[in-house]
Amino acid sequence: MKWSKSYWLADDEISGTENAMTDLREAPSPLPDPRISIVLATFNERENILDTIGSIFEHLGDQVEIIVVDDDSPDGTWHLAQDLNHPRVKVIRRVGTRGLASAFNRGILESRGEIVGWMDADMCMPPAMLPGMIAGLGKYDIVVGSRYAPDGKDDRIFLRVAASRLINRLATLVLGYGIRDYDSGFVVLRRSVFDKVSLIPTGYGAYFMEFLYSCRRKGLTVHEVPYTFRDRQKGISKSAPSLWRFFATGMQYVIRIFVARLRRHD
Ligand SMILES: Nc1nc2c(ncn2[C@@H]2O[C@H](COP(=O)(O)OP(=O)(O)OP(=O)(O)O)[C@@H](O)[C@H]2O)c(=O)[nH]1
Ligand SMILES: [Mg+2]
Repeated sequence: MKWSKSYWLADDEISGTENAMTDLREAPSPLPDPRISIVLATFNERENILDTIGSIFEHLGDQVEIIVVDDDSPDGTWHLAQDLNHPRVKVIRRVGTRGLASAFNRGILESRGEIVGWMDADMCMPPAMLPGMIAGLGKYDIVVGSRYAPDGKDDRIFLRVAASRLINRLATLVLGYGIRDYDSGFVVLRRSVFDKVSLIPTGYGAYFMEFLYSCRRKGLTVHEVPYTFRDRQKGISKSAPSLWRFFATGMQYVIRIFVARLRRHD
């Protein structure tokens, strides 16, 4: 089948998409070496991907490259991003494999910026935070967007916030004090961090707790910047589409906390 823009955008399902695409197409040509790389992992995010990309460009201008790592989304997310044909948007479509941690890892491997960051592509994490977070890299090795630092906020339903806080409490006890949002997944760091620490690319969001733990064990500095996590407005959650999936994901986090503690990080 030959994919075409009209195939995916046959109806008005995606508000503002045409405008976003027009604006993005008019963006300036690429810098040979982007200063910043932002990696987005996507699976069925067609309602959010263009807004996310547009907002990142809006806040980081022409210093940034965006790497979209999509696991062959049935809704054609990868195709929407590819169809932008934007010189500073790289789309990696992985076929026959799934995984959040491995998707971010792949994007990091493909990135070129001196500063590397990653985040969800569902508009829950505001790209407007990125310039401030990047400014923090003047002082810290790693800057994390934090829902639970003072002045941060988690806008999701009570059950999800309570579960997330519980997991963070456990992570604090097992992995150490000083980080309030261990499973944030919204981060920027200096590329040199990867000289000391590798992301272990297994599992869903729990990889992030182990990554931070490993960074701190290597003496790297982690700073949290508070932000408001806005609950998903469009699309379907992959971590908690059902109560069963929600608990299964939660158990993965609990197990990973202990695995992280017991694993050798040298
Ligand atoms: N490449 C890839 N991306 C994924 C996969 N699962 C989820 N994602 C993306 O990872 C990000 C986080 O997934 P979400 O579904 O938002 O999970 P969540 O943040 O725990 O839950 P909600 O925000 O409540 O929906 C989103 O950008 C997803 O599209 C996957 O298997 N592969
Ligand atoms: Mg999300």
